[in-house]
Amino acid sequence: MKLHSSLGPNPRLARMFLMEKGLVEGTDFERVHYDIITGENRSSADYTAKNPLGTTPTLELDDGTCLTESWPICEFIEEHYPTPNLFGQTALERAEVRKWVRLFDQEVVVPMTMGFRAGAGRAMFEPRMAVVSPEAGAELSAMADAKWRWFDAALGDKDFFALGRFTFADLIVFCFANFGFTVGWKLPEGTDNLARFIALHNQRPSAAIWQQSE
Ligand SMILES: N[C@@H](CCC(=O)N[C@@H](CS)C(=O)NCC(=O)O)C(=O)O
Repeated sequence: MKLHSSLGPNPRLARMFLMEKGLVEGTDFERVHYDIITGENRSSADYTAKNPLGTTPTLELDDGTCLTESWPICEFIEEHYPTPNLFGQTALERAEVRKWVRLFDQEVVVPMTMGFRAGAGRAMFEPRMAVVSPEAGAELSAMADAKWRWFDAALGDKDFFALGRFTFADLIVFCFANFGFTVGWKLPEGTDNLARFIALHNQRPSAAIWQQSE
């Protein structure tokens, strides 16, 4: 299988997930890189045939089937490579993990990315998609930061958001914090629990991809 990938939190979420499953790049999957700064992901007809939105990641299976959207891609990988378990063993556990993922996706990922696209990322994103005004972007960034604080309080002194062990819920939080760091964002004041959480999970071998340039 091939992971069509680039800079950014979503492809890196999928890459880290594959690595957490023990799948090795170059052996178990091939990574195809796109330069999203120049917009190669959107100008390549070959790529938009695989993913009509032109976003990354896309997981291409050996029979040519293409899967898009990072969370469903990771759930697909989980079903095919169940060990180690990263989404929960039972229906109840999966509901718990997905609750955190859904909350984070809606309450942090959406305002954070929309705020970034309208602010620091404006020059890159304005020509390729609708972006809100700079003022609205600043409000969205502030809303996202307020929710980062909410997640900090919810984490408390724990090392994991769900199930008392590392899951996809931790991975998505970790990836979007690291994405923020790469674009000059800082953890909001009063999020020491998250700072500790990120330092802890930075020690995971899969986290090394955040130190790599692409
Ligand atoms: N909802 C999608 C978001 C995908 C997305 O926005 N990917 C970014 C990289 S993190 C991208 O392709 N950016 C470049 C572009 O939109 O042209 C997912 O979960 O995979």
